[in-house]
Amino acid sequence: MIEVEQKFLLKDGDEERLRYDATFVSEYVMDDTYYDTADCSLGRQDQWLRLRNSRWELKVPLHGHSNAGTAMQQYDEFEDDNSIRKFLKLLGSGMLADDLARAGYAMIAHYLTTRRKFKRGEFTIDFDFADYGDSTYEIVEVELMVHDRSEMDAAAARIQEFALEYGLTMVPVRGKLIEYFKRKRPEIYQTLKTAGIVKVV
Ligand code: V4E
Repeated sequence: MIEVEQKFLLKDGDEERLRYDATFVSEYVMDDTYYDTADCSLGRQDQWLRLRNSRWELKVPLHGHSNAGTAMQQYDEFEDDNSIRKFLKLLGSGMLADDLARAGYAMIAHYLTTRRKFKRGEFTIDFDFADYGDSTYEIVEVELMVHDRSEMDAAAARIQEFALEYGLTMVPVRGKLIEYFKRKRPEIYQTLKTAGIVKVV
C-alpha cells in the first residue's frame, strides 16, 4: 500500500470540525532526534535519519517517483539497523549510534510530537502537536492509502476535495522538521533552501 498525504495548518475551529463525526483511533508521543553530517549530506539529498522512540529510521526518496512540485514526494523507509548501515555504507560493527558518530553524524534536531489519530471513512486524520521546548507548532495531515502509484493523483484530488469541504486552508505547509530548522537552525534551513529541498518560504 502507498500512503498519499497532505499537510494543512490548523485555524481556530478546524480541529473541532474535523473531529466531529470522526472516530478516535489513538494518541501517542513521538520522541524524534534527527542526525546528519555537518554539511547536511543527507538532508541535501532529501534523506532523513532519525531515532524515533529509540528506533532508528531512515527515509529516502522513492526511486523514480517525481515530486512534480507538490508535497506528494514518496519515500522509502528503512527501519532496521542493518539496512540503514548498508544504505549509508557505514564502517564498523559496533552499536549503530557509535558507528554513526564515528562517521560524522551528529544530532541536528530534537523535539516531541503528540499525535492524535482519527478515521473518517477512508481518510486518516493525524493532528500533530510538536513541542520544540520554547515554542509549539500544530499541523494536521490528511491521508489516504492506495494500492498502486497510478491511483495517487486521484487520491491527492480526493484529499483536496476533503480539505475544501472542511474549510482547510490551502497553503504550502512546512513539516515539523523543516519548521524546527526555520525557527532554531536557520543555517540548516538556508542550506536546504539552497539545495532546493525546502521549497516553502
Ligand atoms: C523533512 C522531511 C522529512 C522528515 C520528517 O518530516 P516531517 O513531516 O517533519 O515528519 P513526520 O513526523 O510527520 O514524519 P512521519 O511520522 O510522517 O514519518 S521526510 C521529507 N522531508 C522533506 C520535506 C520537504 N522537502 N519539504 C516539506 C515542506 N516537508 C518535508
